[in-house]
Amino acid sequence: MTVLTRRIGAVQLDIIVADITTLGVDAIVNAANTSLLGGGGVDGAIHRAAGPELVAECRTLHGCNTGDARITKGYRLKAAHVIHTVGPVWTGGTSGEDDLLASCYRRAMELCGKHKLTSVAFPAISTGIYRFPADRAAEIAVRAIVEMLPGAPSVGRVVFCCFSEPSAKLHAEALARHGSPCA
Ligand code: AR6
Repeated sequence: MTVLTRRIGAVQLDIIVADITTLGVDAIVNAANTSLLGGGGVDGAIHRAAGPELVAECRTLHGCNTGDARITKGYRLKAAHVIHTVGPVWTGGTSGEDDLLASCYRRAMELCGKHKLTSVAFPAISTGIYRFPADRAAEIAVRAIVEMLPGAPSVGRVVFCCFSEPSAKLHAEALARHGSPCA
């Protein structure tokens, strides 16, 4: 279900409510942990849908730091690639959580640019098991993506794939502060 679409320059930004594993985009982003070897939440769903080849490729990456990102193939997913990023665990906001969360979105967009990807879908990184406040995370996510668009010129579509309507509403409110309505 599409909640809001906005255009910024040549780029379409969509807020949707969906299961990210079903999306046919160039890359879906995974809210992983530093091991990159799977877990619960969206990470578990992505690994289940992609099949065991995904964790096999992830093993070759030897982990990922918080705020950083790695790219793999998508295997049995419709998406050609998975970009694995590690969001911060929320511990009250005074341990650099905001910057680390913004870094996840920036590093994922850098990989999109480097690999000439045209479409990418993000879950609401850190807002589940890692307990980052959803409103604060939505504002950081939208701002980081908007700021990164010039740095990833291959990207023509960015999807904020929310898992609930309240999450989509928060992203829509943040995105409404940027860009212009799509025709
Ligand atoms: N599609 C889209 N969004 C989803 C899906 C889905 N299929 N499933 C959950 N979400 P979380 P985190 C939403 O907990 O907070 C794992 O164990 C969910 O509602 O998946 O970054 C990792 O291995 C929430 O809004 O990720 C790490 O250890 C958002 O995705 C840890 O959890 C993120 O929730 C990462 O925690």
